[in-house]
Amino acid sequence: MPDTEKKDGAPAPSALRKSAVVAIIGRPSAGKSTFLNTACGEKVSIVSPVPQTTRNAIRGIVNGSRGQLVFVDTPGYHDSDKKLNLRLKSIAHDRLGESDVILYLIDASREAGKEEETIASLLAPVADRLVIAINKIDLPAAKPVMTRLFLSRVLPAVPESRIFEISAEKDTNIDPLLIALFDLSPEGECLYPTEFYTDQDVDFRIAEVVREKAMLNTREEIPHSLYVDISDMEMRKNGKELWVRAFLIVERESQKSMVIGKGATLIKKIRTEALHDLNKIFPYRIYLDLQVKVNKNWRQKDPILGRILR
Ligand SMILES: Nc1nc2c(ncn2[C@@H]2O[C@H](COP(=O)(O)OP(=O)(O)OP(=O)(O)O)[C@@H](O)[C@H]2O)c(=O)[nH]1
Ligand SMILES: [Mg+2]
Repeated sequence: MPDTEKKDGAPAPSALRKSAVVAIIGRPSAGKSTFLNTACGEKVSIVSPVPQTTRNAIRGIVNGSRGQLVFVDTPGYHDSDKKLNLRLKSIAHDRLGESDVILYLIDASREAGKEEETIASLLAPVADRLVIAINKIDLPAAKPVMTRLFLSRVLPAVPESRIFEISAEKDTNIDPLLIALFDLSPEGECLYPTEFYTDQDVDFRIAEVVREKAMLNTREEIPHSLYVDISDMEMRKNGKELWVRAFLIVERESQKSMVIGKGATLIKKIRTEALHDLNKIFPYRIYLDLQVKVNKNWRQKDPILGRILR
């Protein structure tokens, strides 16, 4: 969507335009995807209260008078040796090396434990290109002073001027943070045309929105046991409607009935909620044929993980 004057305040007179790839790093549920959506002003990456919602390096683009920031949302960094987790961790890790600037998001409403220490130590060597956002300051449980103390101990090389207290959800203090990111960015040409706010394929975005609605409507282990496969897409009605067949895939037969619900009420709800968002995202109507299928223990299967974790 075109947007030339978003979020980064007034243009710096006669300054050269900046361009950077910015990796967003943080623990699961720190609010990385929420930040990305607020910064871009569009729903680019899916959000849920369930840790490890994001499974891919998702790009969201902020165009402004200062230049262009290409944010790369990453899976939450979680210390676990499970196959899926190891893959997610390496996606986040690889993005560090490929970025010009790094945005470290830390949740002020949670105590910084061992996992946060691990992330901070991973980021210490790149402190010169690091900006930190202390997120969720809108919550009564937020303790930004404690977070600052933690940061001064684990990342002493990052100056106060590069630490911001924000609410990604309420859009608080996002502009000064973006300006700090532009300050650290190299001068250069835009990496994407300025009317772009993401580079995701249509099928991937549809799969992600369906997965978000399924995650929000299920509990316990089910949100983590889901993936979505788009098996067919066809433009119909002279380009006015995109017909999509999607499979919501679970790990076990017993989970299938739980996702479908009594009288198929749950799957219908997931479909309706997904269509509500999709019809706002795309300029054509979406018709969604949504079915549930089992792929036994898919989280243990390398070919599946290789296909869905990009
Ligand atoms: N109150 C409050 N909630 C927030 C804020 N930012 C994110 N959240 C909530 O925190 C939860 C996790 O947000 P996400 O954006 O999915 O977090 P994430 O870091 O992308 O999580 P993963 O993809 O699992 O790594 C969601 O329920 C969000 O609504 C904030 O600034 N304030
Ligand atoms: Mg996320």
